Amino acid sequence: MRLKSYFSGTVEAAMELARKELGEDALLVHARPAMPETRHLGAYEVVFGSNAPLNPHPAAPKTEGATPDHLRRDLAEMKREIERLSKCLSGARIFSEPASEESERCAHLIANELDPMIAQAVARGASLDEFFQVDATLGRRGANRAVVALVGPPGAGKTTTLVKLAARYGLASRKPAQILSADVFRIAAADQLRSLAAILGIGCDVVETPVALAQAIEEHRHKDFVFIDTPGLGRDDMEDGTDLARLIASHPEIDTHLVLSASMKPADMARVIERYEIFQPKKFLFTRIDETASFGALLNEAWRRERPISFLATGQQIPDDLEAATREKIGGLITGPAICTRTAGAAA
Ligand SMILES: Nc1nc2c(ncn2[C@@H]2O[C@H](COP(=O)(O)OP(=O)(O)OP(=O)(O)O)[C@@H](O)[C@H]2O)c(=O)[nH]1
Ligand SMILES: [Mg+2]
Repeated sequence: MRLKSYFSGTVEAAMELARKELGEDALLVHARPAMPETRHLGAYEVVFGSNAPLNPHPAAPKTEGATPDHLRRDLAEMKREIERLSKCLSGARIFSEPASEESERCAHLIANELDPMIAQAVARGASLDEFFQVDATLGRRGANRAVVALVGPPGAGKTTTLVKLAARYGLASRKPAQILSADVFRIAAADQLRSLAAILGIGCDVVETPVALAQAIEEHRHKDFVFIDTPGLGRDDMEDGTDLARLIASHPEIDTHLVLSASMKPADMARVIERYEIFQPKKFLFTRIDETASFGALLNEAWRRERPISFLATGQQIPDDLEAATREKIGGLITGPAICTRTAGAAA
């Protein structure tokens, strides 16, 4: 089967392009917002599979007139797509089980908002472990202390989670920790953090500018943990956070976790992740695990962006409602008990 990506401003328009070229029998493999490298080709990407020969007079594809740079990016994206697909297919035991059981399992995973391609591979016997990584460590690898920044959209749970982490990893292990609040956008935001830090007995400084943040990181170099809280930037505020994002993205010591609510709509989550690329987060941290029953989107994004999942926040209680991400926990959320047992068995 030949696979081909089509890009356009809407999923429907991209599908029309694909059907024009590949014919009505072409099979939709998946649809999603375009990756940053291919965004210039259209906001959405659909991947179609077909056995039919190419239409000799196809509608002009959107890539026509592409520059060498565009072509290079297209090739890089195609390579990634092929790698993803081969991962899906290599783990699958095709037709090894009765179709009805397999499709039932697949439908269950898709209902849990898992990407149809992953759902199909897992339903056919691939291990879910193939599709995501976990990394519940704090700090950059090889660094002798942990400097951790939490970034993310307004109300995602950054401040609450930061305090949970500070209590869990600083206070409980009796290691010197410092909180830095770079959230000077909202009135009284730093006050909320300062009073929580005071209850825990952890120092808390407010830093007004990115330069002051860099200085404070240096000033607290003898602390084992430095936790940085940042403002929640909405879609229209991103420009205000550009300097902070640049500092955080370029600082060699900062381990940046993008905090996302697991209860977000999948398409919104993909958009927020795209917006927060300027911070170059290293890991994804999911909150509000207690508020949803569909967890596919969090795995889809970890897979697409090739970033590990660090922690899961499961409620409002400080510091209890926080868990280090593990394969078993995430596998259980995505597949539910029936398939989880299978997956765990396969992974062992
Ligand atoms: N149910 C639930 N609520 C949570 C969780 N994490 C945080 N919250 C709640 O979400 C609300 C917002 O949390 P904050 O930590 O202030 O969020 P934030 O990202 O710092 O918000 P801004 O600073 O305004 O961008 C608070 O009421 C928290 O108690 C979670 O895992 N589950
Ligand atoms: Mg906050």
